[in-house]
Amino acid sequence: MNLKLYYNVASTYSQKALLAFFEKGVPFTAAVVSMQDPVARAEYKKLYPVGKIPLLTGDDVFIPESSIIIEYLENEFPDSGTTLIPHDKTAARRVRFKDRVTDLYLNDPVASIFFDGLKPPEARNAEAVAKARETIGLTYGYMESALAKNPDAGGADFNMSDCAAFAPLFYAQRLHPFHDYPNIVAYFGRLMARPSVQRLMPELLPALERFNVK
Ligand SMILES: N[C@@H](CCC(=O)N[C@@H](CS)C(=O)NCC(=O)O)C(=O)O
Repeated sequence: MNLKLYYNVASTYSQKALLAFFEKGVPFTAAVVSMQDPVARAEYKKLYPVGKIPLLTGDDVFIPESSIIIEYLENEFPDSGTTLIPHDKTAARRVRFKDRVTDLYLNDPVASIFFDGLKPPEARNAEAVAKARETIGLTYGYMESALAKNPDAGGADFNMSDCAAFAPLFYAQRLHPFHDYPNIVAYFGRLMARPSVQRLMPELLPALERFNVK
């Protein structure tokens, strides 16, 4: 199979894929892409013109998109490690829905705030940040009530949507805190306790030093 994962640990979608690999216990070769380096970025775009990470390659596969990578892992290694997408179709649909909500309405707006904060003050877009904060607020409201119905989320019921949720919540601790949402606080605590997340930390924390986001 020769699975090779192109990623950067500071990237939220890369963290999502990494957590999935760790949860499944599937080995891979790491190919770290420095997206801030124009030369490395241009080189990577020769491989994948859309230029987004993560990307999984192998003998007979070329798979961009974190959720599709996880679909592949679950299909190829159904009996290995954590079941990230349930085999029951209705349960699988619910996980995919949470995964979409998390990517589109939590991860993406958190990333907007993050990248806006890296810009010089005159280049910042207050309107876009306000919109992102509004979206995150709506998502927190949804998550808070959804989590009330599933206290096992991120723990015994760990799945793809939890791989998706860790990174944006980790960054959101500083960028858009969720301390007024007790179910999200408890959920994030369960995520932090996952061995997969603990395995990620030694690579993640040094990478974040230069962004001052811890
Ligand atoms: N929908 C994609 C999103 C991937 C994505 O946005 N990755 C970011 C890093 S977190 C990226 O590659 N950004 C580089 C760029 O946009 O130039 C996925 O789930 O993999």
